[in-house]
Amino acid sequence: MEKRYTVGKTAIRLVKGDITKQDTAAIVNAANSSLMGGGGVDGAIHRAGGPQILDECRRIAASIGSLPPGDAVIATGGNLQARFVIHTVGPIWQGGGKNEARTLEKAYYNSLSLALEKELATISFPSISTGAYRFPLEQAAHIAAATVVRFAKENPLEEVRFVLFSEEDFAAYDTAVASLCTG
Ligand code: AR6
Repeated sequence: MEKRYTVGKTAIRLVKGDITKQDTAAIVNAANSSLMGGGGVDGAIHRAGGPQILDECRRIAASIGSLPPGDAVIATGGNLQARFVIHTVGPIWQGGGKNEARTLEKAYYNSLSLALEKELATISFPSISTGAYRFPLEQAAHIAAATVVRFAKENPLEEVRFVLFSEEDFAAYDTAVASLCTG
């Protein structure tokens, strides 16, 4: 299952699959503020990438304390094909009145900015916050798509890939991206 859209010089690709298997220069982790690992995407990335990832996260946590929701840091990809893992923290859904939408937008935007700063041309995102953090899928997909499209219009990334775990997630992101750009 795969779809491809274009915005400016950037390809936006949607794939159904496992983010740990992606060959982009960076993959994004839907982490928590402790940076000490967890379930979902976070657990899968630590398992597949090996102990180097946690070692580096420990060093980062020792220097910054915790990573606030919406912020992002870049670190090693360990044994993954991706050279870097960008750890970001999405908002925990609390009904929508706690700036969750803005925080989710920041998580995407700050992750994209780190990739650009490091001169990485390709990056993969999971569906941040829609698992354990319970952000409503359609709204999250729209925020993710709008933030990526806005960034792609202004910056020269080659490819932004959304890696979706289920068909339902794939369909929601496809609808959101399709509403914002041409195929
Ligand atoms: N590849 C791609 N997507 C995946 C994978 C995978 N290998 N595994 C799960 N998903 P979640 P969150 C999907 O819970 O909501 C962790 O414990 C999953 O089906 O990973 O931001 C952290 O440590 C869902 O659609 O992230 C935090 O404590 C999406 O990825 C907390 O969960 C996100 O689900 C973060 O929660």
